[in-house]
Amino acid sequence: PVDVLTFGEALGSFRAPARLRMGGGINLDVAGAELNVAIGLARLGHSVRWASKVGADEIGELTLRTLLAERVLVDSVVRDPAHPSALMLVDKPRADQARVQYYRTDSAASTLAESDLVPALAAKPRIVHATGITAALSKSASSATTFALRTAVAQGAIVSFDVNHRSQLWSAETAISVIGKFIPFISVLVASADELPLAAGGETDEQVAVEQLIAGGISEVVVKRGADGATAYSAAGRQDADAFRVSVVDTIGAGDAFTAGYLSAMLDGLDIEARLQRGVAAGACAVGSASDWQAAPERTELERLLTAADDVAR
Ligand code: ADP
Ligand code: KDG
Repeated sequence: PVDVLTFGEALGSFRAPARLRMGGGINLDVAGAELNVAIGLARLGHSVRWASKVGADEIGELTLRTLLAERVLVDSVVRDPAHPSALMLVDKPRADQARVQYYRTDSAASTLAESDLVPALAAKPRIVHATGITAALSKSASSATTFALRTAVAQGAIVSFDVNHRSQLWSAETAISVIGKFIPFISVLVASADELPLAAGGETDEQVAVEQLIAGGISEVVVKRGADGATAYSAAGRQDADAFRVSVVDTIGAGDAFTAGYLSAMLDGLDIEARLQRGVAAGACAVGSASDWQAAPERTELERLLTAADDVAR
């Protein structure tokens, strides 16, 4: 049995070092929040399956090749000859500002439907991880998400869900209403502090939102706070973890690395404090690289960071 199933859209990511309009060199990578989590977990030694649809095109092949190299199971991914893989452009108007432009309308993954997730769910994953991005792609991807969460709960799996709000894909109002319907299925809810209201009917007071979510059946509400670390609320109350002090190259993907670390410690049977620790450690690794996932730590690297070994490996 596989430890984790996640599903969502992969994007070919084209990254320019400054303003894109200046032309010049572009770096090609693959991205996608769920794919980032899948790689993060695989690097830490867990068995992970990523389910999706990709275009029957070069970006689709790059996605599959990357995931195979990272030991993520892709046996249920469908190649769609009728719809392209999604793309995104990332550029940097300022050194510390990233700007994202999507080309994902009518993409292969936007046609994801319930039936595409049936084989992957049949393998009975211990954890099913989804994000708000998939629900925002299209009506069918949204129903596929509902189906996956409902099936996961019926099979006794733990559902983890990251709000991951993308305002270019849907409005806050729609996100609130759709995510509200997912809440009864979710055990571990992950959100940035500014996204938490979207999971709590628009409630902006963190304490009130958390009480509401826990009363709604969620066992762990995990709040990501960037350089300020992260917090987990549960029956045990509030626990905080500081972020590591590291140099930042790019923060995109840090949240996914954090989630992979958190879920990894959960799979290992560790307590909430250790889950947070592994999350902030993996997040710290991710911000050191421009890629969303390339700096995701392996176990030995994670232990090195957690035990504060010296900066030079000799
Ligand atoms: P998201 O990318 O989803 O917005 P965050 O920016 O909160 O998520 O990042 C997730 C985690 O990654 C944080 O909780 C923190 O542990 C780590 N992280 C993010 N930014 C930094 C930073 N500047 N320095 C150190 N760790 C960071
Ligand atoms: O969390 C990182 C993602 O934002 C990135 O990989 C691309 O999936 C993506 C999105 O929708 O922004």
